[in-house]
Amino acid sequence: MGKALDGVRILDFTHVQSGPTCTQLLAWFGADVIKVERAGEGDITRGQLRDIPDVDSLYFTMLNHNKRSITVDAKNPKGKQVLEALVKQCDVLVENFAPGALDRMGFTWERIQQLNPRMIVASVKGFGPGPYEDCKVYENVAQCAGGAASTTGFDDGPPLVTGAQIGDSGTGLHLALGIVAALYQRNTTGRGQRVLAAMQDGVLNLCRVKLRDQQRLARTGVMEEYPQYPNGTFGDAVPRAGNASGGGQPGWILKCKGWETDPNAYIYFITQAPVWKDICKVIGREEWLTDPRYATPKGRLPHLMEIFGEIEQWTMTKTKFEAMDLLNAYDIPCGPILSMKELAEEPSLRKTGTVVEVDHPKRGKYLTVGNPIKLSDSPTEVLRSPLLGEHTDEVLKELGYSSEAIEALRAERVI
Ligand code: CAO
Repeated sequence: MGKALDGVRILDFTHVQSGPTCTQLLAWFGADVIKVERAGEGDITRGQLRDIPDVDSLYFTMLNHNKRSITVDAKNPKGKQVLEALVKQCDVLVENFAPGALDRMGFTWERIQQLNPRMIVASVKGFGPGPYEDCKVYENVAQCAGGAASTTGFDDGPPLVTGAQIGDSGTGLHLALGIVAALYQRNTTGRGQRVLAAMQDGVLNLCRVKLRDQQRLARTGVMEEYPQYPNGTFGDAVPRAGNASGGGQPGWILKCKGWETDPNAYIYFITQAPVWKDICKVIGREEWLTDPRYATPKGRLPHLMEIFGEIEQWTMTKTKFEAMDLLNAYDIPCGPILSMKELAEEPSLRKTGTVVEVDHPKRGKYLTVGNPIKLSDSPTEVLRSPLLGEHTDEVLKELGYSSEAIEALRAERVI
């Protein structure tokens, strides 16, 4: 069966996590992704967080599946010739260098347009135009500058970053959507365009509901769904909400059986209004149904912590999986806190291809997260990441270089 992006060629100048997340997705949808790296070193993540000496790290392998790797010195005039030939043949150039680095290589937007007016140039940067546009940015900087850290954690603690890589992988996802949209628009305009996904913007987009709350707070001075209500105080900015959903359906993380020794023996419990009757029944507090302090969603808001405390007395008598089964029988929304170990071992995720075992010639078998986006007519087959420069000769031959010319470039350390 064909793939959604069959025939699309990507010149991939990405490194570390944000850009590679984007080009890996495009590769999974069928694009031919040619990753350009520096000879000898390659993407810095190949050598970072290594668990096996001299073998590409999991950091690299898990972000670069289904790509081809070529090594080219982009600052050497002959290397530039190779890259110019690729610019002419590819549809999209993706990069996440520090601001200005692509220009310094000689690949300005103007130059790229001269070479190929249909070329889409897609970039991840830390910030969009403004005071910080020249800054280098990593994941946690974006989480802090995009509003996530100020709204994560508990009221009496410092700002917190989250384990979900919303700055890097989140922005890579945003960029991939921008690229696909630009490819679609090119069908009618015949022209390429620039696509920019700034990490601060991407994180803020994912924190959209917190900007909603900022405006609610400014208008009313209080947010009844937040744990600060009714006994705490609100300042002039959205506070950290602990484990509250902050949305229309109050929720909290509750202990389950075994919590004393298992750090993940917890469940997220949502007191969704339509199933309130069932919640009272399941936990054995049917008297709440007629008590005006508990009977209505509005009435419950000032007592949420007390209510969750009571529900926790019930969840502590069940494992998180027992609680999940019992609650789901009544459509009560809840979710076990699953560890990475549990997710790695979960058979249903293996079955859907969300967790995949991949074989690598140097490291052997390892687990990765497959394509989380499933297209019924474009199935994803996860292929191992390329070794450094594994496809240099192959790609140069496709560009018309002879074996002798390739050897000469190698002797001059251009590739
Ligand atoms: N041949 C020759 N030179 C190459 C090359 C190649 N094939 N590939 C890269 N280089 C050069 C670049 O041209 C650049 O040189 P100059 O600084 O002289 O112009 C140099 O390598 C370093 O690039 P860099 O500044 O992007 O890399 P860094 O490690 O110093 O910074 C990072 C890394 C991530 C902080 C920076 O790239 C950045 O801010 N990127 C944008 C935001 C981003 O994506 N952050 C997410 C990072 S985690 O996913």
